[in-house]
Amino acid sequence: MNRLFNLSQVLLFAVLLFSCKTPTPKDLSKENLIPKPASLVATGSSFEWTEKTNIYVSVGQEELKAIAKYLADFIAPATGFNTEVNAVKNPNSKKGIVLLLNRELTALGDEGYQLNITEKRVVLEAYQLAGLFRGLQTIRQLFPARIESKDLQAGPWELASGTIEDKPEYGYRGAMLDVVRHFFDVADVKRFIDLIAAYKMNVLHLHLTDDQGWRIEIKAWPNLTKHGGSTQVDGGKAGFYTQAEYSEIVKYALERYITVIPEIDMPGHTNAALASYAELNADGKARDLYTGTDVGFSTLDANKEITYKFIDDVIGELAAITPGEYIHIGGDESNATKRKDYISFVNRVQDIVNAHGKKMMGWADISAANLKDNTIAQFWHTRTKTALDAVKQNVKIIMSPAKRAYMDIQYDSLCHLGLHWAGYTEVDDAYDWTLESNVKGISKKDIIGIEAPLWTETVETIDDIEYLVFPRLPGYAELAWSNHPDKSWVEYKIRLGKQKSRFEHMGINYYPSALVPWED
Ligand code: TNX
Repeated sequence: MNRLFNLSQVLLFAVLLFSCKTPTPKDLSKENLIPKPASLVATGSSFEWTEKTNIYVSVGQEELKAIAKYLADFIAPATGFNTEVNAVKNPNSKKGIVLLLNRELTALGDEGYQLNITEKRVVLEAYQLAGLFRGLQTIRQLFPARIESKDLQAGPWELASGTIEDKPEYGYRGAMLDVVRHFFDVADVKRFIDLIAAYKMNVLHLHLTDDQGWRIEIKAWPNLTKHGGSTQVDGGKAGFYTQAEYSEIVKYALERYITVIPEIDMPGHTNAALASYAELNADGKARDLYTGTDVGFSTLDANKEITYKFIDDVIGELAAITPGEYIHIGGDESNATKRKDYISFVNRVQDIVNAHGKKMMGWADISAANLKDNTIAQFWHTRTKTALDAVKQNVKIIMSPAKRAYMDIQYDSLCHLGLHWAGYTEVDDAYDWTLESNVKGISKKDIIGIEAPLWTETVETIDDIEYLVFPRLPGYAELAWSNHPDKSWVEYKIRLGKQKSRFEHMGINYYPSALVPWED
């Protein structure tokens, strides 16, 4: 019996069918992007990413290969695709994904990008590498949510067509993790970095020292970590990062275009150091290790020379493993330090930080001292005078108002994690404010951005971290990235609700706030 078609005819037919497949109409303007892009035009069609899709960069722009590889690796688990990255002479003539650095696009700044999606190709262009990386996060959110899964998922993998031009309103968009009150290992910190990177944040502030522990190896003062790093809140076994581990965190962050800002909190919040070295105490007696959660009882001695030798060593070693411009010196809640001592102390520490080639950042309490105009003050509590005094000295402000931006503040009175000294911060309170109108007398020109801190007195695991951080963090990212005039909670909560299956595929333990219309 004759077969109607032989095998090669069947295959040819299948190939033709595949290549002639009409793209699914898709509306880019209906996609749920957080942060919302500056401008977007939908063209009603789509690009399908298949196992044949390659990523192209230009010959001569091989440095883009790492970013291309990040994208290829990101989509691999869910799609099963082994996407190739190729450098070619004329990538714009290729079908597929094209990444380009375009030195003419200066108006996009360091982090802006342009995305043009047609049926044939996805072209992502930026002025700088960081812009390409931020643009990838947009592509990521244009995929179906199951792209986030670590397990193989069914396609198709379509991206709505159109153009997006986008750049951040504020250059500083950060989150802080307190690794002192409870210690988190390198893997947890990397997970935290991945989560903030997904929403285009660019700073990770690590709170490395406090009364309850010292978490960064200082070779000249080894007892800081040996003794001072040995415990945490409630006395659990804690730990610290060796300088090599710390550098691994910094590198992992940099690969995501995130700067790590290390904080050594002083002169208060220093009990762990005071317990590790007797000579740092005014009375020459070492303190006991502390595992409680009170604040404001410890201080370095501002009048002893050894204090400044100690700080010079610590800042020197830290500066050597800090590629970023800033070192944070804390300066908050130094209730056990006399005001005149506090002022001379901060002035001297500022000089030490500068002498090691870094700029100083501190909680806005530092505005009591004589600040240089390249110092940055982080506003956190309701005493607005601290921020106003900083601005008077031409110092720029980072907005971290506890009532709005503290991720350790409980959502409501039933929340099983977190604190409520600043009230409760439901997801709408966290979003429904602006950086510019938060402190009377401080306007946009004085503000460089936002930071959302997570203090960890009550936070013990990465699941706990995620529960307090999500879903508030995407809102903070949007507050500083987006500047659309119609910004409102009513509009935002719909987009947030649609992140539900994305959070779930990302394995995020989020708080399912009743205020958000969650949608599968
Ligand atoms: C205040 S914010 C602190 C921290 C606490 C936090 C708890 C700031 C600069 N100091 O020491 O952990 O409140 O929310």
